[in-house]
Amino acid sequence: MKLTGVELREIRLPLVAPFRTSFGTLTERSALLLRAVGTEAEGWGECVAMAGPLYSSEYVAGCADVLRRFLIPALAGRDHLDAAAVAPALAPFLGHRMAKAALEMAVLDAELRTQGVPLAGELGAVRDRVPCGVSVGIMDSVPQLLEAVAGYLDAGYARIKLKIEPGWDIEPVRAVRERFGEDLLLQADANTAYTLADARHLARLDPYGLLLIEQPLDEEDLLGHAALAKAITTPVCLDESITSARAAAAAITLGACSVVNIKPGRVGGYLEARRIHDVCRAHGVPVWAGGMLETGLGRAANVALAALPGFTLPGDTSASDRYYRTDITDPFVLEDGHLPVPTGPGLGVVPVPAALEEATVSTEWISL
Ligand code: OSB
Ligand code: MG
Repeated sequence: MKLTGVELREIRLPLVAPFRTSFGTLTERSALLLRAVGTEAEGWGECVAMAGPLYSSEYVAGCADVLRRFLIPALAGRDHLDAAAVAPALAPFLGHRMAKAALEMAVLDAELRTQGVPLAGELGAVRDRVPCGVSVGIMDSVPQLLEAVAGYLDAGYARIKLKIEPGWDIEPVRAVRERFGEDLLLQADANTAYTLADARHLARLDPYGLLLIEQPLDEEDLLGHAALAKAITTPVCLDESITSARAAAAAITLGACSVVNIKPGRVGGYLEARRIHDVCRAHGVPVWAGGMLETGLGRAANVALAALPGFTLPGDTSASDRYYRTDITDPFVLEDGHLPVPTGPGLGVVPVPAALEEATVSTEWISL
């Protein structure tokens, strides 16, 4: 395939409810979408960076800048571009994994649509539906949290993840465990809100039988996570720290984690995400699909990835209505706690034109 250009589109979608984490409160999702136009087909990419550099150093406007200035032009002048060639072509530019992932995703979608191959099949999926968890934000009170969790369980979610931070950790976990019982699959995500000095405090979560605690310490603190993992019985899972397959191998070897959250955007794309899956599987480390409040485009791809054999825990691949009243694609609807893996070529979904227009803030065409 030859690429003729890429459209960058900034969108904004209101969230159905504010989503509070240890790094801030979100009331809408700003995101960057890419449409890669090739000679045979076009493909969609979704950049998972958020409006501000709070979860990671990348942010929407910064991604748009590096894409237009460096990454998209680096794909010019190739008569035969395939998705596997994208990461090597972008490798001279350091960092910016979320921007790179979005560009690779768009090229991969275009390529697979040309070939008539679904992304799930290309990645090596072994399931046609995936069990889904839900990430529950920090709330103003425990009763409010219990009501929210009850609603998600009624909807059929197979696993609950509680966002935690200092001052909102032991109490909410204890309350949810006591109210919903020991069979509930329950985990917590700190988004780096603690330090190793909090080890004894975090050990107070041990009695509640959590599946895992996600990213308690700083992104760069692998040794701290290894020390923490020895001080608590709750399994340590890494999110922010896992930026590549190499980082995953190092974290596992150091004993910094025994579970891995895989987010393709954070690691530079779906192809690197599959390599992380492979590394973890070879080490017997379970993985699950993280989420970044994606639209239906990113959700379609995440669900495809979550259908690989090493994804043995439910992911943050929630239904569209957990996030948005109107998604830009046909909504993903929970069925018996699962989402169906798309079966059409590429992502298997496309934006609904009117919904896409409604969400669009700006567009820009970059010709190659
Ligand atoms: O840490 O997993 C995270 C959302 C935005 C940024 C980071 C995270 C999250 C979530 C929600 O926990 C995941 C989702 O439902 O998409
Ligand atoms: Mg996380």
